[in-house]
Amino acid sequence: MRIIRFEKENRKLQLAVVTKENNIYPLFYDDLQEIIEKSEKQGSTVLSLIQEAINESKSLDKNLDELTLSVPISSPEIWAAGVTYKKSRDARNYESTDGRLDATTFYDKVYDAKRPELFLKSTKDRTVGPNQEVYLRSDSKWQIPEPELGLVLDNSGKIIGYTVGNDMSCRDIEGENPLYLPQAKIWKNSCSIGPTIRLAETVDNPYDFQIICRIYRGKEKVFEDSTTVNQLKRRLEELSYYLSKDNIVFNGTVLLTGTCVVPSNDFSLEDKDLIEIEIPGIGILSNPVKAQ
Ligand code: DO4
Ligand code: MG
Repeated sequence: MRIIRFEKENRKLQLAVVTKENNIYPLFYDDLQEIIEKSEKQGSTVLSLIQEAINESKSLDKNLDELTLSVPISSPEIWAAGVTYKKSRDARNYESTDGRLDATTFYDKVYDAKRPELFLKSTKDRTVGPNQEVYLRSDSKWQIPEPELGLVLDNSGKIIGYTVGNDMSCRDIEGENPLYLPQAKIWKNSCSIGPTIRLAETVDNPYDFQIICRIYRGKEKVFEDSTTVNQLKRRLEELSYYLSKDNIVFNGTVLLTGTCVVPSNDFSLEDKDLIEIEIPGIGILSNPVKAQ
């Protein structure tokens, strides 16, 4: 079961659930956070509340591709984990040593350490949803999408759902100095999530999720690669545990879990490219790229 938000004729957003059979039921809740809060108060599960709400709803006479989908959740904060896959560790070593392929740096240390790397990636106003533009930074010449599995958390750090995320990154700024990380990661429209949130209670094994990334330039596909979450060095709960420790976590916080798909070292995104990130079972997050 997947949660979406779509634009109604009056341009207001409608929360809805997409069933396994692809039937779409509008829900009377405003957003997923409201359902999470109610489930906490009542001691019931999010899935049971949604099932109850479906019984009071009527399915739409439309397919998912006929709807204008919006970002599925307005997360107050989006956090991200880094260097959680070998491929990311090697890419970070490369960019921080002027392109040495065999370099060892502090990134090896964080890959092996007990404590994961976690950083604040985005806020609600900097985050876009399906089909909206992601922006390039005007002072970077080496920019890539980072296709990542996103965890949707409640305020105790429990995983409520899974979404697709794009942690847009500037490899030159990140490689120049690790203290520049916030600038390499955070700017206007530098984060995208969606198109749906798959409820965790309906997923057997999240480590089986496949992540596929395709980049188009005009009609040409200039990049495609894929991975599976079972390549992740850490457990997903380990990441949410460290994020929640002695912290405030808002209901609906998204935690991106790191990238394992990295375009070749000579690749940089360009104005008008189209990025597609697909996680089968969740959906395809598609975003055009725009230079600022
Ligand atoms: O250490 C920098 C961030 C790395 C990152 O975003 C990732 O591994 O996905
Ligand atoms: Mg990342």
